[in-house]
Amino acid sequence: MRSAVISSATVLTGEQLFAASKSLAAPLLNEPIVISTWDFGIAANAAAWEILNKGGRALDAVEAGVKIPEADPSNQSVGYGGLPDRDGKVTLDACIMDEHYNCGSVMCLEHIMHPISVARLVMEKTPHVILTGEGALNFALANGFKKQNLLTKESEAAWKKWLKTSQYKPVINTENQLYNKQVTKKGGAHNHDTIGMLAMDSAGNLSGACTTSGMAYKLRGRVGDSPVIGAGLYIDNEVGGATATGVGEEVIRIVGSHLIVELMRQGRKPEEACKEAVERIISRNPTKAKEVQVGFLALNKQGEFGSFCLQKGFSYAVRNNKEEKLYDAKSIY
Ligand code: SD4
Repeated sequence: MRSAVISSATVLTGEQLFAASKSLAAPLLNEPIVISTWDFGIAANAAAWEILNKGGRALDAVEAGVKIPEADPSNQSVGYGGLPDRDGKVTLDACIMDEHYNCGSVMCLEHIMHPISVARLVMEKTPHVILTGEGALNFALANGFKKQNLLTKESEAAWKKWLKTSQYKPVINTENQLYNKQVTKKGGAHNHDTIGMLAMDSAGNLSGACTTSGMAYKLRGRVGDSPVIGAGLYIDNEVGGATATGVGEEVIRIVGSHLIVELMRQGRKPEEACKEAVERIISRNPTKAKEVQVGFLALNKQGEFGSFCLQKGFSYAVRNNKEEKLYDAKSIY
């Protein structure tokens, strides 16, 4: 009997066995999923899902997904309609990373509606990873992007009001407050924000994108974590991906997204890894950690996802074959 099992296994070795094991693993490994930060992640995920659901590539899905909030003037924390810097200029940060460790980034880019697509072009058409400011703008224009005014009347009015006090003080969870204020006419004060998105496609490949107008009323030239590979976003196709939102300076200090991916490589589940990164921020500066928001989001190669943040109020959106849902992240405070 034993030898019969062995001999039938022997017959199945090689390509057949590989094919059989692949098809057995397929339903688990290759279930597409997309997750993204904040309430506006729901609409962004829907655009990404259209691609994933048809068997498309995760890279195409995350680019299409984050273009939704980039072009949405009701979102005052990303792209068009984003709140400006203290000089009244809308400056955008974005990065993208695929399953082959290719990555591209633009920092402090002005006048372009879709910085994520410029970041993708940097990745695909240049020998570089990062382009900044005027160079990034010239590169975009040379590649057919149109120069546009991104400062909406609403964001200009908010900036003029802010000028009266000119006090730079990031507001916790303003991303949802600003968005919901536009959408539901409720909500609160100004500040920052970002969409970070992670996806796995039906081939089991991971990609991610992160795009933002950064912290409102920042110093001219300031760049946050969002376009910094390893800080605002990191993808390792063997392990998983992570992305961040909140006060970028705190994320950069611990290279948050890369840290989370490495913790997952060591066996942590996505939520555990995100929690450990949040705790790292607290251990570095417990006083400051009480006053700012940072939220992390992670997805592993098995399609498991998780999140953790400093302050209550960070939400994230999930879309897969089973659900289209907004979750509240667990928090320390
Ligand atoms: C930044 N991390 O520029 C971005 C802002 C953000 O939620 O994510 N806000 O620092």
